[in-house]
Amino acid sequence: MRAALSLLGVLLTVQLSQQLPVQDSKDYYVGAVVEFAPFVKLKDGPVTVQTNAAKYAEFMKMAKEQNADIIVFPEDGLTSYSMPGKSEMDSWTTAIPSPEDNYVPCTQDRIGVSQALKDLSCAAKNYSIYLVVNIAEKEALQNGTVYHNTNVAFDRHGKIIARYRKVNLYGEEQFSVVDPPEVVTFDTDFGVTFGTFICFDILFETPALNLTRLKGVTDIVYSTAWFSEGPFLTAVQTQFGWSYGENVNLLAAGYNNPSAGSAGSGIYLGTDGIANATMTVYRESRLLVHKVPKKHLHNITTFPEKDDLEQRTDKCYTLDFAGEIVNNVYIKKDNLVPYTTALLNESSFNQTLCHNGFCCEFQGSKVHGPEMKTIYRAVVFNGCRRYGSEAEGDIRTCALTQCSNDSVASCGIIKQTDVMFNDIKITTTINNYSKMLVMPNALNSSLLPFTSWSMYKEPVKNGTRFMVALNKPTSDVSTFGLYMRQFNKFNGAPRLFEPSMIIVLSIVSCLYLVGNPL
Ligand SMILES: *[C@@H]1O[C@H](CO)[C@@H](O)[C@H](O)[C@H]1NC(C)=O
Ligand SMILES: *[C@@H]1O[C@H](CO)[C@@H](O)[C@H](O)[C@H]1NC(C)=O
Ligand SMILES: *[C@@H]1O[C@H](CO)[C@@H](O)[C@H](O)[C@H]1NC(C)=O
Ligand SMILES: *[C@@H]1O[C@H](CO)[C@@H](O)[C@H](O)[C@H]1NC(C)=O
Ligand SMILES: *[C@@H]1O[C@H](CO)[C@@H](O)[C@H](O)[C@H]1NC(C)=O
Ligand SMILES: *[C@@H]1O[C@H](CO)[C@@H](O)[C@H](O)[C@H]1NC(C)=O
Ligand SMILES: *[C@@H]1O[C@H](CO)[C@@H](O)[C@H](O)[C@H]1NC(C)=O
Ligand SMILES: *[C@@H]1O[C@H](CO)[C@@H](O)[C@H](O)[C@H]1NC(C)=O
Ligand SMILES: *[C@@H]1O[C@H](CO)[C@@H](O)[C@H](O)[C@H]1NC(C)=O
Ligand SMILES: CC(=O)N[C@H]1CO[C@H](CO)[C@@H](O)[C@@H]1O
Repeated sequence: MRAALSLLGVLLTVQLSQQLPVQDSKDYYVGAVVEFAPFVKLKDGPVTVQTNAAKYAEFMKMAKEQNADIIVFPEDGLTSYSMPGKSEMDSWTTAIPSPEDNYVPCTQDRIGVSQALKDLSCAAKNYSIYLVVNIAEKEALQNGTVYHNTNVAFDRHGKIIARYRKVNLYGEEQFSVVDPPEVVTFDTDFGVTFGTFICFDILFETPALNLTRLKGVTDIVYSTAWFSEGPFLTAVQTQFGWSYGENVNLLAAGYNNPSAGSAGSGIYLGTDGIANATMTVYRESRLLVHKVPKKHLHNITTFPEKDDLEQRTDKCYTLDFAGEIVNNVYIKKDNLVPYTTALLNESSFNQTLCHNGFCCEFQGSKVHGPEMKTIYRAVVFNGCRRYGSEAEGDIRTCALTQCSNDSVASCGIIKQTDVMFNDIKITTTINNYSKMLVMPNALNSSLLPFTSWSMYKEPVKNGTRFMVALNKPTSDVSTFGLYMRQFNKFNGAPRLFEPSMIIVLSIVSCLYLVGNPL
């Protein structure tokens, strides 16, 4: 604990389920998110989308009864992720007029606007609630039609006030991106400006960090159909880590289909902790409603100039292991074999590990229960990984993780343990924080982030120093550390598509699963 005292940085503390220090609506609004298990009628877009839209209206009614100001539904919640290929997408999609058109689908006719979009607009109007849905959009261009994976926001009158087309698609062959990418916000009558993005976008710079760092947005509405990956990227773990790392409120609505790996929604308050989160292990829809304290406008930062970019020299690693079922949820498994690691087999540990010039210090102590079975390793990585067959990204990781035996290949599992950590401190320094997303990363065997820790951040001579540390002895630690994405690297040459990658089971998120049985 002595080292902690020497870090006179910003102290960020997690509070879970504590009474929020807010009294009236000048200080908070009421947010609602729906974890949603969609209905699907294969080959019938209109019935699928309208049936789900009718279910959305029921949740809107319940949310309104709890005074919600805004409600958010997940990615693919209307269509399900069992959409057809591009050539058959027409009946699954809708035209979405631009917010500049001041268009109210409920009351105004427009060519190409689907019945579902009208119904949703009418429901927003009827319940006088801000509504954010994700819907498959068709855009008529001069030379044909393209489809987008789109979030739409309606105001309390049912008017379209925002339209955001997903930038970081994840193997969704029927959808196109727009160039340049969009960075979308909308204002509300309760004085909060929201940014919005979708699923895999959470791991990228554009548009997520444009919103939080360049625009100073304090509240994000997020739709997702995540496929959890252990030990660092299960759904609620990632959502909370991002909300905390950027210190913004995050209303995250997740698609529910646990056996395929999709579950996890929540209302997160940045460094003030988790208002409520769910990682339902059964296939079911669920509504979360909570007061959200308004955050003060963030300072706007600037990103460094382009010449800070570095060429990527290393090869991106792939995920080579089959997933596992944890609490009924299918969890993909990261590949920690390329990491620098050390077995934490003694009762106390104090060591520094480095990978590609990136170093982290691990200090702590633990007590084993009678079973003495759980094995932990400290792991450090600085380099590139693949996300499924489509995407790659640079990461830096310092963490402590569980293993099932002495081999590194067995690490990254998530299971209950009888080990109690008295303390853990993990520290690192990075330069170019402006080109990094730094997320605290905590997970227990309920697939939820435990919250008995603090994160410290302070500027130092050559960069920014980060530390995560337990506040009190904690049992049931599956993962604890820092997970970072780095955005200043580029590939020298265009990446060659490797057909063999298609079959690799390394999907982290947001993948459109063709014909996935629901
Ligand atoms: C409108 O809201 C009322 C309750 O406020 C509800 O009874 C009714 O079913 C809603 N109508 C529609 C079309 O959603
Ligand atoms: C139309 O042209 C644009 C720009 O060249 C292209 O991006 C788009 O894919 C084309 N649309 C179709 C449907 O081919
Ligand atoms: C988002 O931020 C990046 C990094 O500074 C910048 O290159 C890009 O132009 C921004 N995008 C938009 C749409 O503002
Ligand atoms: C979280 O949401 C669930 C489901 O609506 C509810 O039962 C529970 O009381 C909520 N917890 C908190 C802390 O608000
Ligand atoms: C924001 O900037 C102001 C002026 O530069 C500074 O005093 C303040 O501490 C900053 N706030 C945060 C949260 O960084
Ligand atoms: C821990 O592992 C190291 C290296 O494998 C070994 O030398 C040491 O004896 C082990 N300690 C215990 C307590 O098992
Ligand atoms: C370690 O565990 C992995 C699976 O978790 C297994 O494949 C491997 O055979 C085990 N190795 C040893 C030495 O027991
Ligand atoms: C920053 O400086 C410290 C002390 O000189 C050194 O240990 C550390 O490796 C440096 N970190 C970076 C990222 O350069
Ligand atoms: C995991 O952490 C959550 C707090 O986010 C807590 O409610 C839950 O009981 C913990 N689960 C276990 C098995 O410790
Ligand atoms: C803002 C910042 O720290 N920028 C640094 C990023 O890294 C390059 C080279 O690694 C430095 O030259 C910059 O000063």
